Amino acid sequence: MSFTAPQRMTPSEALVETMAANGVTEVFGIVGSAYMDALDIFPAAGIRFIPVAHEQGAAHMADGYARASGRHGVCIAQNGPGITNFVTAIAAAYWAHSPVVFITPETGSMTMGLGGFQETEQLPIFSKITKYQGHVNNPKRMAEIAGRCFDRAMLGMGPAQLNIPRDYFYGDIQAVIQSPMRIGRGPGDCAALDEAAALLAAARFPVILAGGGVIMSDATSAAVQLAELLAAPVCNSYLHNDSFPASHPLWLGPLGYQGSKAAMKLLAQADVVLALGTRLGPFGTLPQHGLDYWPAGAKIIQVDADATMLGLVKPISVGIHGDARAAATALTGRLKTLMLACAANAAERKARIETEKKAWEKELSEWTSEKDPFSVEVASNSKLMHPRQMLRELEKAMPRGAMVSTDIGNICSVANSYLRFEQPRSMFAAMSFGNCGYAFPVACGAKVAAPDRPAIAYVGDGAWGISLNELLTCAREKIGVTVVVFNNGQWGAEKKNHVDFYSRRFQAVNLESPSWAGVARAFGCEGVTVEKLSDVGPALHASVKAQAAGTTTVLEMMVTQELGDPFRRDALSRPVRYLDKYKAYT
Ligand SMILES: Cc1ncc(C[n+]2csc(CCOP(=O)(O)OP(=O)(O)O)c2C)c(N)n1
Ligand SMILES: [Mg+2]
Repeated sequence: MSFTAPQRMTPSEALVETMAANGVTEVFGIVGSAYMDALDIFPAAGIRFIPVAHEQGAAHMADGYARASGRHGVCIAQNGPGITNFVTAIAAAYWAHSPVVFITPETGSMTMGLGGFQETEQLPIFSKITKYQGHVNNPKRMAEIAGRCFDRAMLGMGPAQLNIPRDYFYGDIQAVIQSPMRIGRGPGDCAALDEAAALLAAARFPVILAGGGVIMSDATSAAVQLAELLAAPVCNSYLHNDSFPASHPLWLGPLGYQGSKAAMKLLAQADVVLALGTRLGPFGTLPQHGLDYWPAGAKIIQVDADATMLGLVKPISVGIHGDARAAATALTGRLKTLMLACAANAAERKARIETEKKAWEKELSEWTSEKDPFSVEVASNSKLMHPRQMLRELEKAMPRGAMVSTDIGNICSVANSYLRFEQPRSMFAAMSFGNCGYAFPVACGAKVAAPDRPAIAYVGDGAWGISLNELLTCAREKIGVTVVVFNNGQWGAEKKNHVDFYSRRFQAVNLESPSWAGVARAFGCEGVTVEKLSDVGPALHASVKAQAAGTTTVLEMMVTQELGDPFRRDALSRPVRYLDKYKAYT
């Protein structure tokens, strides 16, 4: 770590210099008097301020930026309402392990507590959704505390808040600008690695579960080497379809909701599971397709950069607190010196992998529409596209190097089976926070971070209503992304619960919407209504081409109302009513 010599500057200058020292080149937000003194000098520091339509969009963009680049995503807003507008997006970034630094100017220190304008206590609001909260309690500490926020966001792999009473941007201080402190995590405890290697060496059917930690630590090639050495099949953890290259023969696809049956069936066979860089979140291993696939009798080795995640959700045999890449490399090194029991049946395992993958592909190809009575009914006389067929067309047309963000909804979830990637930092799903309205602004942020890669957001028509205001940002700032809006005229994922549990008493789930393609054009973007399967691929290609010119296109997919399996079968039950007036509602 190095420091500059103390220099005379203002706190605004200390903040902006600290941002520059951390490599910040873009900041998302909405202009506000609270931080105007710092904003004024952003251009001179080489920082582009990207004005958005809603502060939630700014924080989601910072999240997308961080997830695509592996660097900080930064956002800032006006004290009070601008900051409270961040909340949902910061919670989402927290569960996406995204190093977002969100700067929260606060009401002035001399009026705090008096109930003045735009006053609220800004630290408690975020206390459970941040890895670190820095409060500038004296303007002389601006550089120190700002620097710590940037360091802690990386160290904790999550959002850090920098809270600044608005009068503390001004003053005459001596400041030292620290260079960033990045702490390597290393492979973990030697004894635990020895134990893990011994378990893997003795395994008859080892399976690797590659999680978000593989992506964040850039461990893809280390994971490939380890998998090849063991001839172990590899599952992606839920919503991390980019944690292992889909073209690799050992790849099985994702576990979890709408995941790959091949992955589930082979995991069920495992006697040892290496959970590499995954917290084994509770939703990620829920039974699916009627398969309760978690191998209850298997020995589980879990590697996670956050020690508190080890053994939290699933019982484990060995916990390794370390970096996924370093741990995978260390395990490979150890295994090369050991006799591997799984070498004896490697050929058999490979054949099994091939057979199950082929079977799943065939099933997916033949699964052109949903077969439950409701879906059959609504789709029977419809000329609209079946969602699964439309998703398959998108998959076939997906450009090389694409980044795809996905929202929360029935079709976005079904898409999980059709999203395959070759490189990490390609899939940005709404993760465990599960907020509708995530995907579009996240794709915008990812595009700003990686302008040469195609950025595509999958969004349901309901969730689109929450997030479409950022079309303004795309048009104004020339951010070119593709938004695929699945127009099924319903809040489908919730409607599915009405179908399955509430005897089709539909309430507040049917949507009447304007032409979303027309709305996009009114915003100054492109809009295309897609009604035929044969138009899906060409429309996607044209929209990706338009991204190079900074043009955002909304592809409005006209699809039937059929609905795939529900997400929360585990969390709902048939209604029970005791009062006479509600007796009919069962
Ligand atoms: C911010 C937020 N509000 C409400 C929900 C509850 N919710 C989950 S899925 C869903 C329906 C999504 O509908 P749509 O975006 O049209 O996608 P579809 O299910 O029709 O494919 C809703 C309302 C949520 N997850 N997030
Ligand atoms: Mg919908």
